[in-house]
Amino acid sequence: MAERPVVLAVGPGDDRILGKLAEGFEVLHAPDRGSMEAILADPPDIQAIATLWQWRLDGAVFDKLPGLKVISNFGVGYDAIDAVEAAKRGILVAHTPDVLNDEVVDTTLMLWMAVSRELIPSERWARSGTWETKGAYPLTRSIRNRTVGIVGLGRIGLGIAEMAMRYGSTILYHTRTPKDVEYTHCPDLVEMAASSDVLIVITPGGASTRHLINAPVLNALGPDGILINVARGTVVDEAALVAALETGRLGAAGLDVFEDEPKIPDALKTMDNVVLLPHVGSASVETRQAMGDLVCENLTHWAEQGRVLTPVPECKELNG
Ligand code: A2R
Repeated sequence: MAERPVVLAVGPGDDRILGKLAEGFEVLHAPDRGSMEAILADPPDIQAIATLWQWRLDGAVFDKLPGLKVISNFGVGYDAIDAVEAAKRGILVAHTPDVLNDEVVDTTLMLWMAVSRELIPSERWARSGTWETKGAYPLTRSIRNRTVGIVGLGRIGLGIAEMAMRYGSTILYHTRTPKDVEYTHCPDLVEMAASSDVLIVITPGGASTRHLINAPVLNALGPDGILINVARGTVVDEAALVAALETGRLGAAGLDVFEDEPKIPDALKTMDNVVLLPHVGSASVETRQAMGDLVCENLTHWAEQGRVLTPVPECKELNG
């Protein structure tokens, strides 16, 4: 019988995924950076990597793993992986698109609603007894009938637009290329921000989107504007965001992602007009299971047919 390929599972994976991987592979588990480095110092012949959380996988890692043929990433965003370099070396990279769309759409709406209807401070008002001493909580702003600027109109962005339409939104969007949709494409991001009540960021991370949301964009969004970031922390210039919120040039923000996770700037933690989440956009039991299943299915498909089911765009050609 042929030897089973060795998969390096990097990150704190759950027993369910590790068990599934073990059905077809010899599994080496590196739950943290230390154990990963120990394995890379003297690696066996590893053919596959399953990333169970975001790890930097680039040429330096590929150099140590000459037998590496495939990386199956847990998540649709793969900015931690140098996919161009991987493709150059004949290493296939797969990710988990689509199965998390609905969950991230829900998280986006939840954040927007929480910010606009001031869920956290009003809940505190109720819990602390302020209602009894000071009376009714001040009125908040509805999310209905707003102009919504979506930065990135891909699988998830389209889902957000669809949901926002149910709230009577007018949809504007900014992408590098116009899409075949009924919404209005805005090539100028500052102009779009100036016309939007809420700006929702849902692009990939990486060099091409780094600090796309900068001071001019935040200023254009303005004192009544809301920024929602469910993409990657790097897409927003966090220092500019803090400054805009501190000076009242920006109204409010809902953030699921940060530039230096898990660190969040202290200034943001003290602001009542900001809702902070610990990168939980897709983090329901059901969706994380679906993502884990796709991580395993991509590897199984590769082991059986030499191809993955959901390659990243950089590897589509390589995947045949
Ligand atoms: O620019 P286009 O035409 O390639 O449209 C894509 C847009 N996008 C950008 N928009 C403006 N400036 C850029 N530099 C830029 N780069 C990409 O983002 C497209 O409309 C959208 C990405 O859509 P998908 O590839 O379908 O990604 P999906 O599944 O919606 O997920 C988006 C991101 C993930 O990469 C994670 O970072 C996060 O959501 O969970």
